[in-house]
Amino acid sequence: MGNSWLPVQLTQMAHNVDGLFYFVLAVVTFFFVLVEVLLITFLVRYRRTKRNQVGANVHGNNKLEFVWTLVPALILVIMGVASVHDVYAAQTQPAKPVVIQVIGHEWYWEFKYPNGVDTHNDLRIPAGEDVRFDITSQDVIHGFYLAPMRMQQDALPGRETQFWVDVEPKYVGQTFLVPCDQFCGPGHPTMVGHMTIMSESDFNQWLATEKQQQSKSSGS
Ligand SMILES: [Cu+2]
Repeated sequence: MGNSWLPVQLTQMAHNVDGLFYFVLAVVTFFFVLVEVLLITFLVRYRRTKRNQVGANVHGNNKLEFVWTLVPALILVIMGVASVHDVYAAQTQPAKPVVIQVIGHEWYWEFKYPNGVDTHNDLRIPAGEDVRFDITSQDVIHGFYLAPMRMQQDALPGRETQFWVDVEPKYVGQTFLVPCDQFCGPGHPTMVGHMTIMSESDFNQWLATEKQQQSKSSGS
């Protein structure tokens, strides 16, 4: 669930990313506390107590050095493998995704749906389905940022980037913000879209209605 600490988790990927975050946070917190406690303990315990005191002449300790090299190396490998696993999962194509084109403009988001419907700053996502975003930009670099999915991808002119999401159906009816997170000019702060999670049938109905209206207004 969302709280003041982290946003709501709309997808399984969001849970995975948060799991990774908490794992890294736990590891660094443990070692931070360990090192600080040892530092303060040693400062107090081995402080100079006599005048002109000379410390022991230590040249090294192979066993200790081996351990403090191997343990951090192993932890880094574990973090690396877990991260790479999630990165690949986010970019591996699902079988039959609903493809939504995302185009960054100065200063709004354009979304193009499979049946040709075109909206500005109005992103609709069917829950329970694999939705792929094909992301690009019409002018400068923008950043397509879906915090509740824990996904971010730059929108680059002349290049297409992708990721996909599968939103859990219990979030149908909820609305979230779709900000641009790359500073893209004076209108950057106003570049915020809205994303609405819909049921599959509502999504298809909305697409059909929108299609009719858009073809009427374009006079074709
Ligand atoms: Cu932007």
